[in-house]
Amino acid sequence: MARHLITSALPYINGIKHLGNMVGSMLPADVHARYLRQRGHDVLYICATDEHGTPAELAAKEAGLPVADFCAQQHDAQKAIYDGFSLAFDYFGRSSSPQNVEITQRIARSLHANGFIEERAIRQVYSLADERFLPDRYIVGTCPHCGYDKARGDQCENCTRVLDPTDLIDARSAISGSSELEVRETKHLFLLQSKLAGEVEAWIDEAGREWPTLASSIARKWLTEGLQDRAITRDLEWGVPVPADTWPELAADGKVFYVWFDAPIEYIGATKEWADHNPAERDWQSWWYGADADGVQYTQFMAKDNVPFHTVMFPATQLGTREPWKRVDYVKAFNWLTYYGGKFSTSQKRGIFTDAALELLPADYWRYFLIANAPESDDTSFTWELFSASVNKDLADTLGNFVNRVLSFSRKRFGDDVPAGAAAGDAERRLGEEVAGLLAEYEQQMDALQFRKAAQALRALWSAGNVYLEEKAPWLEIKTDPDAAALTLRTAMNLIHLYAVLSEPFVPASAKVLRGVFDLPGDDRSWITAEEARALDTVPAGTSFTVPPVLFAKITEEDLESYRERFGGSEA
Ligand code: B3M
Ligand code: ZN
Repeated sequence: MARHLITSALPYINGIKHLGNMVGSMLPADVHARYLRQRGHDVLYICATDEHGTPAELAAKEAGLPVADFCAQQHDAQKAIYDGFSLAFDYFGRSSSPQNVEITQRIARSLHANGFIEERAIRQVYSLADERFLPDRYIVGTCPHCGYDKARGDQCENCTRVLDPTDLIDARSAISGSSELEVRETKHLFLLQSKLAGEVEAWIDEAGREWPTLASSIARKWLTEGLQDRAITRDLEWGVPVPADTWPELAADGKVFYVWFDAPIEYIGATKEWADHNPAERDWQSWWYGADADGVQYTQFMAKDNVPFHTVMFPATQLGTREPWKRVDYVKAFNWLTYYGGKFSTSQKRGIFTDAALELLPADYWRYFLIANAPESDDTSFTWELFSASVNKDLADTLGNFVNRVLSFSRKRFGDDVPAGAAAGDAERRLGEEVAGLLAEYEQQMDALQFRKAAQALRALWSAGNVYLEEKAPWLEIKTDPDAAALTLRTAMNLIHLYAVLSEPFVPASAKVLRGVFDLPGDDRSWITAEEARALDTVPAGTSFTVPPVLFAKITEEDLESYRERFGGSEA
C-alpha cells in the first residue's frame, strides 16, 4: 500500500483559532488521514504550532510572559483543543523545536553554498526609544492607500495592501508607541528567488497539473507577477538564529530567520520530532529525503492565503538546496468560512472559536457540519440556522434516530441478540445494490478529496437505511409476520455496523460508540468491501447488542437564541 505524507498549515501560536482556521486545514487533513488509514495505507499526518515572528512576540508581550513561556503554554492549549476535536495527528510539533532549528540552518547553508542567499544592506526603521529595529508588525501607522490609521508595517488590515514599513504615514512603534524613529542601514539575508523562478515554474507545470484550480491558479498568478528576491531574516529575539559558522557578523547581530522561512521547514522538523519520540518508527528521512521518499504521496492542506508560500516559496527553497527534498504532490486549498457572510473577528468577538465550540457541543457535531459544508469551491457562510438544520436533520434524524429506533424496537420484540428471521428477499437485494453503489461513490469522492461530495454520499447511505425501514415498516410486519420483521431489523442492524465503519473519518467518537453496539470480538475490519455492502451480513444473527444513549441531541430554538446572543448577531 502507498505511503501518504499529510500536512496541514501550521496554526499560528498567537491565540486560539476559530472554526475558519479549523475547516481550512487541520480538520480536512484529519478526515483524509483517517480515511487512508482505514483503507490500509501507511499514513503520516504531521502538524505543529507556528511559533516565530512578530505576532508571537507581541502576543507574549501582551500576556506579560517571556515569549518562550508564552509559546509553550499556547502550544499546550492549542493541542488540548485539537485533541478535543479528535484530530489524530501522528505528531503535533513546535516550529521552535531544536529539530527545526537544525534543519532550517542546514537548508540555509545549502542555499548559501549554491549561491541562492546573498547578504544585502537595507534601510530599516529603528526605534530610538526601544533601541531596536522594528520589523513588520512592530510598526503601526496610517495606510498611504486608504488612510486606515492602524495599518501594520507589513500589511494594511483594512485594504489588505502589502506595505513596507517605510510607506506608513505617522509611523510609530507598536512596542512603546514612540514616534522617535529613524531609518538606519542594516544587513539582512536575501533569498534570490528570481534566480529560481524558471525552475519553480517548470516544476509547477509538471506537479501542478493535478492540483485543484484554486491552488494552481494562485501559484501561477504569483509566478506571473514575478518572483522577487526576499529578505529572509529579521531583527527579533525569538526565532531560528542565523548560523554563526556561515554568517558570523549577522549572527553576532542577533538576526533570526523570517517566520515564513522556517515555518514550512517545520513540516520536516516536526517529522524529525516525531521520529525522535518514536525510535521504533521509520526514519524521518524516508518521508522527506532521497530515493526512500520517492514512493511517498505528499498532500498539503491549507487556506488559500497560504498557497503562494507552499506552492512557490517553499518549493523554491527546496529546489535551491540542490538536495533531493520531497516536494508536495497535491495541494488542497480552501476558501473562507465566514460568519453570516462577514469575517470572523477576534477583536469584535464575532464568530466561533474552537475552544468555545467544544464547550457548546461535542466535536462530532462541528466536524460533520464543517466538512459537509467545507468552503471548497466557494466561501461558506456559517449561520446558526444552517448549522442547526444540518445537525438536526442529518445527524439527529437521519443517523441517530435510525440507530435508536432499530435497536430499541428489536430489543423490545426480540431481546438482546440480533434476530435471525427470514432469508433476504428482493428488498434486501435492492438495498444491497444501492448501498454498494453509494459506497463506491463515497470512496471515489474521498479519494478525490472532494469533501462536500463525500459527505453527500455518506448522508445518502444514512438515508438509504431510513427509506428501507419506512418501506418495510417492521412495526407493522411484527403483527402478521414476525420473521419478516426480524429480517428487516437484522438488515438494519447490519447497516448500523456499516455506518459505524464508514462514518469514522467524519464523526469518530460517534462511530466508536456505534462500533461498540455489537459484540463482535473478531471484528477487526477497518473498511467495508463492496461484497459486504451488497450482502449486508457482517453482523450475524445471534450477535448480542446494546442500545447506546441518544447519539445526537437536537438543537432547539432556545439553544439557537442563546448562541446568537453569545456569539454576535447576524449583522455582518
Ligand atoms: N501560520 C498560517 C497562518 O497563521 C501560517 C501557516 C504556516 S504553514 C507553514 O495564517
Ligand atoms: Zn489601507
